[in-house]
Amino acid sequence: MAAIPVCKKDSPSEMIAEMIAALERDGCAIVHGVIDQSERDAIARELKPYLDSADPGASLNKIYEAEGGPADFYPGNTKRVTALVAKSETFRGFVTHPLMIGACDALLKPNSRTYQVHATAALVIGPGATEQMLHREEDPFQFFKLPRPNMIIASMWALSDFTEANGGTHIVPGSHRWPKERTARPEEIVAAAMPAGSVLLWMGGTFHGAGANRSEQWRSGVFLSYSLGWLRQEENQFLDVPPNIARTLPKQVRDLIGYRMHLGLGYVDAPPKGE
Ligand SMILES: O=C(O)CCC(=O)C(=O)O
Repeated sequence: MAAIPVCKKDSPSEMIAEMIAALERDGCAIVHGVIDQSERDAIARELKPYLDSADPGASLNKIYEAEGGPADFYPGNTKRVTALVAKSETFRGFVTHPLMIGACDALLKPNSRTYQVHATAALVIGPGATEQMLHREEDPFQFFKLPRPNMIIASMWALSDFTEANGGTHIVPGSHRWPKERTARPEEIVAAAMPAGSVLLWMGGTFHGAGANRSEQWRSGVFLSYSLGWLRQEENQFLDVPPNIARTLPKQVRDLIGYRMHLGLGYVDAPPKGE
């Protein structure tokens, strides 16, 4: 039966090694206990004004389609807030978290001198939301024929409990190695069930999508992905985190959102100077 591996090793280095092995083998992994209650409270407080004003209705799909995304991508009662590096100080700590740096160093670094934040979003799914279509983070790069080098690592940080009933992210373990035409059978799709504070990671080639929310509660998570330094970022960090904000950020965060060059790509006349 298909399952998402849960990493259980106690020491941080052994646990990161276990997670990397699971990502390579199964294209997905869950790690429990990554963010504590105070960090979850802090990010919820920082994002509250944006989530309070986000429209969970059809307008989200219109915005997404206008951005070049597929039609009806968010199937009802879903709030999406992006530009999280600019909007949440707590989220900046997620960007440089040793778990993510460990995964990116092992799985992206062999294919690029640098890696970068690819996209960020709070994704909050309400009662009645239906199942999202399965998709792959690598879909925009489909002109690059299979097999490809690892290009993207994605993650979902659980701010509330994730369950099969409340819209826990659907994952198809092993699908990162499938040929282009292979689709998922129902029994191959697994809902990520994990307590608040956990992180689900998956590879750019892994099929996934939000589950349907058949519960009475909202499911709350933040999405964070990384890509090779020579790819176009999914979220335009230079517009979402403009130079006046970027220069106030720690250098590691500023570098990771793309304010640095990859072998001469991305030069500018006047780079933002910061700490
Ligand atoms: O909300 C989720 O669990 C996954 C969402 C997702 O994959 C997306 O919006 O692209």
